[in-house]
Amino acid sequence: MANFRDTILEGYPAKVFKNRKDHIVELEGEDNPIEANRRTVPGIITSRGCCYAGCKGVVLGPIKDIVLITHGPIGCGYYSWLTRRNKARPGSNGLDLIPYSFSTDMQESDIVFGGVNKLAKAIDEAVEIFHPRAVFITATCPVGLIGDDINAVAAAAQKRLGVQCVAFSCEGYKGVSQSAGHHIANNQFVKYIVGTGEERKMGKYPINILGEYNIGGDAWEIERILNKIGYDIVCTYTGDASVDDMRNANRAELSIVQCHRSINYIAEMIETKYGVRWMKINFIGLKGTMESLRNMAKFFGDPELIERTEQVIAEEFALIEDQFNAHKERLKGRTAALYVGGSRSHHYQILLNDLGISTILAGYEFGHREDYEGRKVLPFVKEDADSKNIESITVEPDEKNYHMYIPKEKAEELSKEMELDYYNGMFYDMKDGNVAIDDLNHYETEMLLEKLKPDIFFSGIKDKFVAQKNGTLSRQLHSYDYSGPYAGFNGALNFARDVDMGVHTPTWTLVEAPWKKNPMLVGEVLGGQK
Ligand code: CFM
Ligand code: HCA
Repeated sequence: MANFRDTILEGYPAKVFKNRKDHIVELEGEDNPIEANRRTVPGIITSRGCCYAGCKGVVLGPIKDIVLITHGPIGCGYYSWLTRRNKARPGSNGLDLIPYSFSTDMQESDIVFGGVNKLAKAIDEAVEIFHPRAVFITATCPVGLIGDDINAVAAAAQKRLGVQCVAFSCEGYKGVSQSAGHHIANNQFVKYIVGTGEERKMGKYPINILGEYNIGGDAWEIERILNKIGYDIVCTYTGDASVDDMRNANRAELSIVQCHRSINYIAEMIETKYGVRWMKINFIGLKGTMESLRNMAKFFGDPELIERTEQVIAEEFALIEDQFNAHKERLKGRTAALYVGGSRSHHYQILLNDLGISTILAGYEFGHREDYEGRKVLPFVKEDADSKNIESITVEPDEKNYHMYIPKEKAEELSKEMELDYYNGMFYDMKDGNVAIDDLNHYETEMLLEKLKPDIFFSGIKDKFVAQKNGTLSRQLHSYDYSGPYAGFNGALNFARDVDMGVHTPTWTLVEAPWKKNPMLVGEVLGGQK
């Protein structure tokens, strides 16, 4: 393993070598700087998506009572239509518009003459038919290129129709990945959504769940446990979410953060503006779930809550323990490589560890340095032209609505034992000798399968079949291969069952990579070498 990084890099021409060398790290000791959130080398087969995908598909997609219009050619709306498996069911206002894909379906004539009139008409039509609680408009690449002013269209529509209309300038080409889109969505939330809710009766321990998108029903499992303990869930950003609940995020006493990458901006802004502290938690894995629940109870500090938490942990664990351990017996000792967006490569190491599976390589598609190395590196992260392109907004305390649940001294004390207003990053849970790769490409994927031979490669749809045709089990950590939930106690058991089935299917004895038998391409390279 010691030479794995060199082996990959050796295959590159000088320019690519120079670019990729700092994105691949073999962990050793405390400090392991990694290059991240930078442009992908043109022409390389990356798994990354675009800014529109991060804004429209990821952060806004799961809000169920809005009309979410894609202003652009139909392909963008179509590709982001239900593929992410963010589940929803109608809430108290009866609305669930998730099954619909709203798009202006721009044609060539709209590109030439402008598409704003078509967009205005689309908003009118959608509001008349669906009576949404708000209309969100997202931009695709051509909208930015031709200069359609979606903000002006939104403002006029809001005046005309009396329904809140918010525009998101998340043209696909902005930034270097989905990550830019997360940031743009977060900015609009703080400007137009948080703090605009109607008075609501507050229960005990009111919390926001941030960065949880209900993929495969994860948020439902987390909410089930938290409700059982007695938390009042004000809102979830944005799994199975209602925009009216999201408006009240300022009224909670604590925000818990599952996916740091996609939501850290709003977590911080809500804290600065309203005093609501945020805590990094992780409901993936038994250890992660138990630790998160205990930290939350400690934050509120009520002995009754602490006792109830222990009771629920004991009850839930007892229900799955035997089955979970049976799967563990069949899985322990195996190795895994993980490559997902910007947080799951970390979270799933905790669950794999519960099952006795060790991680040998992990990477993010679009994580930033702090997602790898922890927020301690934030002061040293260098901005480049691409990151400066994304607006970074600052907020001031809202004198009228500012409230802090625990005093500063108490928060400082708690931060010594938990990630309060802080994230340790993925490397914190990895070992010396492990490999980390940022923005892994398909050549590097093939190399890691061949050289490191993990038993399981956890990733997404774009590389799953490369791995499987090579004889290595690949499970999708984005869509959960149509299974789930994987969060919390029941989720951990579902995951153990799925991985156990995958590992033990007899198929693997029948698969041999085609390139192991015959070369796939025959040709001559310059210099006459065959
Ligand atoms: Fe956060 Fe996500 Fe992820 Fe993400 Fe994503 Fe996703 Fe992901 Mo796919 S918000 S960073 S942009 S946890 S869609 S639910 S699975 S890449 S690791
Ligand atoms: C996205 C969405 C995605 C893609 C999944 C995959 C998801 O990035 O736009 O590549 O398998 O989770 O659906 O991350």
